[in-house]
Amino acid sequence: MEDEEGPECGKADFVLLDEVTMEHFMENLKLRFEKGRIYTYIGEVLVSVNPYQDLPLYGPVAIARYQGRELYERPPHLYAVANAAYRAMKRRARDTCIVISGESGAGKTEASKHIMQYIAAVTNPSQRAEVERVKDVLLKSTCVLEAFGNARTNRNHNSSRFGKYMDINFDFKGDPIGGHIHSYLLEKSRVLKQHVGERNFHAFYQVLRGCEAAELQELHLQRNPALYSFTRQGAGLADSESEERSHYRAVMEAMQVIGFSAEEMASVRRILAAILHLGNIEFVETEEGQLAVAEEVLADHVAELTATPREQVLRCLLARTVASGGREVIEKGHTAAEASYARDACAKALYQRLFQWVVNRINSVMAPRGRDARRDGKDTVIGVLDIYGFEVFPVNSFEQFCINYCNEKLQQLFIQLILKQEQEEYEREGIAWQSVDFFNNATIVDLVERPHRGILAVLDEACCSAGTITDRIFLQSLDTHHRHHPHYTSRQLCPTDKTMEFGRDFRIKHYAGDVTYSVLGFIDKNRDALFQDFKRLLYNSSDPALRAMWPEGQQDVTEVTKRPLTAGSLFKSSMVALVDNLASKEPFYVRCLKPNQDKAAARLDEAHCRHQVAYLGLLENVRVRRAGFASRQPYPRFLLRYKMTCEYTWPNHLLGSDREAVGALLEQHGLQGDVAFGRSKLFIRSPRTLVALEQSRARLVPIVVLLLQKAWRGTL
Ligand code: AOV
Ligand code: MG
Repeated sequence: MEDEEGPECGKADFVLLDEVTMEHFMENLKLRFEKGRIYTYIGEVLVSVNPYQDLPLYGPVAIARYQGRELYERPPHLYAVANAAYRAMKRRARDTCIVISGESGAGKTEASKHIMQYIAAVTNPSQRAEVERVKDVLLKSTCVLEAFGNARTNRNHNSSRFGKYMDINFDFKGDPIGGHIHSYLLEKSRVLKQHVGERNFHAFYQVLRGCEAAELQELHLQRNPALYSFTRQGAGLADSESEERSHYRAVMEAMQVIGFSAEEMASVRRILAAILHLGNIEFVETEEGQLAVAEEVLADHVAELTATPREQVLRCLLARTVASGGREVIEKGHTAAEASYARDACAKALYQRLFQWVVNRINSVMAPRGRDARRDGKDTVIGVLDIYGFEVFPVNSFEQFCINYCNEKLQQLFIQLILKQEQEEYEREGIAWQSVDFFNNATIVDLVERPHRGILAVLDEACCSAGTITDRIFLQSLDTHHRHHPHYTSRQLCPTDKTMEFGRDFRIKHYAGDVTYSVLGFIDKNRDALFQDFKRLLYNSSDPALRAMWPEGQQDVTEVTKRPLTAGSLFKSSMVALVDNLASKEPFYVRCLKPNQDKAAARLDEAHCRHQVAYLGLLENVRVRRAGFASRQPYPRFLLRYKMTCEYTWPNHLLGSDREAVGALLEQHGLQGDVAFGRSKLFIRSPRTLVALEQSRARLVPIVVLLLQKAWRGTL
C-alpha cells in the first residue's frame, strides 16, 4: 500500500472535484475503484465501495500506517475514520460513534469488523490482561452473532438479519474496558420460511454439518438439512460441508473464548435441534375427530431437548388454557390451523429468545467492571452501528417495512447532523454561509411513525381491535389515512398500476426507491402473539439456560391480562432511542455503496451506483461541504502544512498570532480573496486554493528535504 496517491488515482476527497455534478462524481468514483481505491472522503465522511474481492488494504502493516495520523495524512481508509473517532474520544473525552450505512450487501458488516480490528490493534500497549480479555470478547462476539443473526439472502450471502449497535467503553488511558451490544428486531420469520435462493440462519446448517456424529445422535438429528422443513428450502444452497464444519468450529471456539460454558453450548445445540424437530411436526385428526400430532416421536424429541415433560409439550401443541373470568381456567382445543400457528409461533420465539440470550450472555461478560471509572467521568464510549441495509425483494413484508423504516431514520439523522453541524460550525466561527437544498425524507419518516395516523399507529389500531380486523381492512384504513400522501400509494388509489395487487399491496416511495409491501401477515407479525402455555412450559424447563430465556413464564394464567406491546411499536421506540443516542455523540459516517447487483468482483455498474449516490444525498453532502467552503483547518494545522511556502512563516513566524501569519501567507500567494477567517479556523472556499497551496508545497518538499539532509550531514 502506498502512502501517497498520485493524480492517476483521482481525487481523494470529492470536495476537490472541479465541479459538483453526478458526472464528475461518478468519473472520480470509477477511476478510483479501477485503481483499487475503494475509499474516498467527502470531508470527514468516508465513501466506501464494496470491492467484492480481497484487496491488500488491511492488516497490521496498514494499521500501523494510520495509527496516530490525522485524517488527511494518508489515503482515505476505514482505519483513518476509526482512528479519528478514537482520537476525538481520547483527546477530548467525547463519546463518539461511527454510523455505517448503505443498502444490503454494500459492505457495512465488513466495515464494522475492520473498525473493531483497528481499535483492538492500537489499544492496550501495556498488555493488561483484563483489557486483552475484553478485546477478545469484542472481536469474537462478531463471529457468534453472525452465526445466529445472519443468513444468505438474494442480496447478500451473509446478510445481517438484525440490527447491531455496539458500544465500546474506554478508560482514561484509552483502553477498552468493556462493551455492550444492543440488537434490533431479528427477522425471526426466517426460521419458518425463506424465499427461493435464500437460507435459514447460518447456525442451523452449522450444527447439522459441524456436530460430531455422537452429538448429532443425541440431538436425534441427521446431517442432511433437506430432512427438516425449516432448512429444506435452503439445503441445496449450503456452503460446502467442510466450510460449514470449519464455521461451526470457529463459532464454538469463539463462544468458548467469550466464556460460554460447555453446558451452555450444549443447551444452544439442543434448542436449535428442538426447533428443527418442531418444524417437522404435523397435525392430523383422529378417527374420533380429535386433533393429534402425526409423529409423536417428534414431540418426544422436543420434550427431551427442552427438558420439559412430554405430556405438557403435547398439551401445548394441541390446546391452550384461557382464563374465563375470575380465577377460573379452562382448556380449549386447537383447530389444525391454530395448532400449526402455535407451533410456528413457538419455533420463532424459541429462536428469537435464544438469540437474545446469546446477546445478553456476551453483554454480561463485557460489562465494564469497577464502574468507578464511569463515575469520575473518565470512561468514554465509541459506538459502532451496523444495521440491516435498505432492501427490496420480489415480495416485501413487515420485516422489510421495519428494515426500510430504520434506514429512513438513519438517513434523516445524516441529513440533520450534516446540516446542523455545518450550520453550527459556521455560526460558531462567525462565518456567513448559503444553505443547500436537500431532499428531506422527514415526510417519509412521518408517514411511518406519526402518532395516531402513521402506518405503525394504524397497524396497532388494527391489532387492538377485537379479532375481526383483517390485513385487507388494515390496508383500507391506510388508504383512507394516506390517500393524499405523496409517498404513499396502493392499487386502490392507483387502479391502473398493475404492479400492485388489489386488496394486498401498498407502496412507499422511500428515499432509496419504491417498495411494494404485501400486507399479508402484517397484523399477525405486529401482534407477535404466543400462547402463554409455551412460555410457562419453557420457563419450567429443567435446563437453566432455557429457563432464563422465559422469565415471564412464571406468571399465572389469570395474571396475564395486560396487552403486550406490539412488535411495531417496540421497534419504533427502539429506533427513536437509537437515533437520540447517536445524536448525542460526535458522529463519524461511513457511506457504503454496492458496486453491482451480482456480487461480481471489481465491476462497477454505473447506473446502480448513480442511484445510490443520488439517494444517499452524497452530491448534496459535497455541496454543503463546499457551500461555501470546501475546507476548513485550525490555524496551527494550516501553518504546519504550508509554512514552508512563505518567507514570513518559514521556519517560524514572528507575527502576533497564527491567524495573522496565515493571512500573510495567503497574501503572498494572492489567495486571500478566497478565504474567510473564523475565530479558530481558516475557511477555504474553492478547492483550487487548496490545490494551489498543495502544488506549491509539493514543489518545495524535495528542496526542503535536500536542505535538511545536507544540514544533517553537516555539509551546509
Ligand atoms: P452489508 O452488511 O452491508 O449487507 P456485508 O458487509 O455483509 O454487507 O458485505 C457483503 C459481502 O461483500 C461480504 O460477505 C464480502 O464478501 C464482500 N465485502 C464487503 N466488504 C468488503 C471488503 N472491504 N473487501 C472485500 N470484500 C468485501 V446487509 O447485512 O445484507 O445490509 O442487511
Ligand atoms: Mg450486514
